Amino acid sequence: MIYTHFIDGALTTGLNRRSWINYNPANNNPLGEVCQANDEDIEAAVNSSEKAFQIWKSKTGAERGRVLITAANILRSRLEQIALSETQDVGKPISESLAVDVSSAADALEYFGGMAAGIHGEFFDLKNAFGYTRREPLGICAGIGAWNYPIQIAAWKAAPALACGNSMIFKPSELTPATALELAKAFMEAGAPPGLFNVVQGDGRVGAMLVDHPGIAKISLTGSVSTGKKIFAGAVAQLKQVTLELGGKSPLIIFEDADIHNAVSAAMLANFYTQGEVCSNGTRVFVNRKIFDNFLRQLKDRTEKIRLGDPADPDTQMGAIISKAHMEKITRFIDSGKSSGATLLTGGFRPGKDFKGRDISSGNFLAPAIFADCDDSMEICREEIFGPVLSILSFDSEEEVIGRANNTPFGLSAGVFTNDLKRGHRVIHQLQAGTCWINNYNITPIELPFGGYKQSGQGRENSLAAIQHYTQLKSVYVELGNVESPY
Ligand code: TXE
Repeated sequence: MIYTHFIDGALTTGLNRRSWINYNPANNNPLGEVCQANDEDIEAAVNSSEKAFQIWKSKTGAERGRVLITAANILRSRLEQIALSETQDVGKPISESLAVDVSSAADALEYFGGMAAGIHGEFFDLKNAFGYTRREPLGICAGIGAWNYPIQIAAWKAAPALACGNSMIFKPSELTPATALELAKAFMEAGAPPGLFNVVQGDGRVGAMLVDHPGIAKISLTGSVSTGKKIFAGAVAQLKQVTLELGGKSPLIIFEDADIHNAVSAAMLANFYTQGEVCSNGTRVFVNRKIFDNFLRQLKDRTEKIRLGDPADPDTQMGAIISKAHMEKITRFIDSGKSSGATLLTGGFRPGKDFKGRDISSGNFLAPAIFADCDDSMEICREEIFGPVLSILSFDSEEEVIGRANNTPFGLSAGVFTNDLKRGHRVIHQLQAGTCWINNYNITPIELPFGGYKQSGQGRENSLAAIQHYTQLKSVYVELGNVESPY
């Protein structure tokens, strides 16, 4: 298998012969070769995108919307095939890829496809004149993806960008090259002009080429804070627009009156879904001292029952970590937690066999870990681990926990569990985070804006809010009288 680029409506290995091997996280067997784009490939992609942009921007919103909705139906019709490809690339359970990844991508295309005809400016009645505004496209937008939700991230960027009349060049993470190509094929079959959605494969150097290219008007990244800062600096040099969806170290606060079973479910969702490789995860779980022991007991019991194993098995609940390198990074954090005096209550080891007794020693599997006796200053409580590692902390008062929850440079998400809704809203309003939940966690309907405060990002994805980030506003004053002039 060769993971090629998709430029001007067709798969192409491009002009650069350089490539590397993509591995299946579940067994580290090679999946195929990934092409690395060079500047000639980028030039070809930009020229093709520019050509498509000229055609696409002259279409009506309704015409654009029809293509997006047709592409959504094509993705849904290939659900199983694309889900399996995502599972092989990411290592996540097939149950997740089937339930979330492909359908949330299709949801985004449907939502923005349905909205495209409604993207318009405003009218202003003025004295002897009137004014109007137009929401005009930016031009060629570049999307740069992370490896945890490849097709969802590609669609969360492509859908609003294309609905607004832009074209897009998308670079998936070098660790997950497969499913962005499926999205590109779906757009072509849905009637998009060749070049409307180009895919270029490669590592950070290819991403940097997109950031620096003068023909590209906007950059939208999903990735780490450190990459976000590099991209922001590069984009600012040309005053390009940027959307940054970056990392987090989010608090999940459980008050003493919370429904414990639901709160434990949410804490597990917020730390172990997709092997904990989710940016908005609630990895600092603050539990009121009055219910701490009972909560911890239930959490430990249920965590140890998670079915860890072969991601392609529909019964599996937790799969493999994306790469050996990332698994080693998570293991270093686990060692740091132990050496800093926290108690590793369960997990954090590499199992040799899975829940059905199959040998999984060749894959990147880590048993879900819970740390107790944690302190806010510990590295495991301050740094993003991006793995199945939950830190539980106790608290006494509302004021105390709000202060500790906000004591981080991150600000992506936050969650609160309480049956006192007044308190729920009061606390959430004081938490410095962009995407929040009361009595649930990590539910991201396309209708709601997604994005972070502080170092967790800039701009928003999803909802009407995304339109602002993929259009520029033109205002036009129309004189109905004469020009009044002192000359
Ligand atoms: O990120 P990286 P990863 C975050 C998550 C974690 C990280 C994991 O919190 O921190 O992403 O993803 C490209 N110029 N989110 O390891 O390394 C690189 O090739 C241009 C947040 O993939 O930052 C890849 O395609 N591009 C999120 C992409 O950037 C560069 C959801 C991300 O790589 C580059 C998911 C450079 N200098 C993960 N260096 C959210 N908030 O929505 C790398 N890249």
